[in-house]
Amino acid sequence: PRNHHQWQSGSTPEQNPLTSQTLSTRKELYERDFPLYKQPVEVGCFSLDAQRRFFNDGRQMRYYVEPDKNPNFDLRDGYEDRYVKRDESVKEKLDHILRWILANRLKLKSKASSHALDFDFVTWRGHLTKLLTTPYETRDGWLLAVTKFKDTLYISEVETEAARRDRENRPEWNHKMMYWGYKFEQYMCADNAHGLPDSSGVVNTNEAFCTVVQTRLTDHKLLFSGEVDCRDKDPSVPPPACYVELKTSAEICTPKQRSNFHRFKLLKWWAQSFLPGVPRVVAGFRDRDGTVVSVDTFPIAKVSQLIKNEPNCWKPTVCMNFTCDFLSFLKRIATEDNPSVVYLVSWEPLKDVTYSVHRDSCFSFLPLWYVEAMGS
Ligand code: 0WD
Ligand code: CA
Repeated sequence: PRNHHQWQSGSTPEQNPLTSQTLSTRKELYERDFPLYKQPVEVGCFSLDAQRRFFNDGRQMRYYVEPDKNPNFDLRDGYEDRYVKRDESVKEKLDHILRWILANRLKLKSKASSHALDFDFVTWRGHLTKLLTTPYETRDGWLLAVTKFKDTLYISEVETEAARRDRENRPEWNHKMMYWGYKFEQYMCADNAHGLPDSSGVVNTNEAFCTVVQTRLTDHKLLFSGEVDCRDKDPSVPPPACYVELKTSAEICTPKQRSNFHRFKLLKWWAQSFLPGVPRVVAGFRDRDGTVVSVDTFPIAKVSQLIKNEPNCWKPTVCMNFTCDFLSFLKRIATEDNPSVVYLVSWEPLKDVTYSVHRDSCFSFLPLWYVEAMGS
């Protein structure tokens, strides 16, 4: 059988992956054939404006502008005087996605003879990225709140204590480097297909354009949304194939730096863009003072070739098989269909995935306006 090796680790019933109340994240358990992952289809999009207000349209879409090979972008420019930062202490949970679902209910196929959604899972792309990379993560754990409502499992991240401490104690240099990524976007994007970037403007991280895609991972029907940086100007390329993910990274000067880039950074970049079917990442490589000295394109389909000569490297199949088994695990444990029940699923590096159940607690995240509109 395809997953015979899952049985190697244990002979006790507790370690049977089909009945266990925990889930192992050991990468050796997930080295099997690549699972079916259907080509993601965009079913809609939404925008968040400068005040973080939701709009059921693509008004915040930006257009990719091909840069110079050696551009000299100063990423530090504007940090002190032209930066409006989103308030990260405000937890939005799945609210924007739920708002989009309510606004688009009629065009989303419903299950026959019910008002339920025809999806097993609804979540953010970013949460799925964390799952894909879990078998290789050695530093940061995660906490996911899961609620079953009308036969759909909603997955919403809860900030861990460690992540909150890190956020609240982030040093000044770290704030600056986070700004650099957004400033790079401003140098690379125009507001319309015929325009040019305006690096004299304000960087406002409240603004976002998000795609909503549907796809299937083996027998798991997924609906998720992810923020997209920009699209190709050519209107004949349909989404999500037209989208471009922008990244900045430290300049690569030594073989050791190249190897680390392949083993750690490309894993995150691949996972994030592969999920929604975004075909390329455009990376700005910066020197130590925050000047972009070169720009390179990484086609997501070619990442596996780039990493294949790297010893001890990550494997796409392990990421996808772990995520698939994790979603099966959620279906098995989250059985009570109730909008105020949360299955709190947690993971720390070197440990197994575990969970606890909470009723009407501070972890409940489906808002009343959503539950009522969906008809409880
Ligand atoms: O409530 C939460 N725990 C989260 C909410 C966690 C993550 C995201 N969000 C929401 C926000 O509304 C945001 O607009 O998700 C949106 C982005 O979702 P995503 O695409 O699923 O997230 P991810 O793939 O992790 O990040 C994509 C981009 C990032 O770009 P880079 O190149 O750095 O990966 O979204 C931005 C960031 O620019 N971003 C965020 N923006 C606002 N709030 C957040 C965040 N928490 N995380 C990443
Ligand atoms: Ca980006």
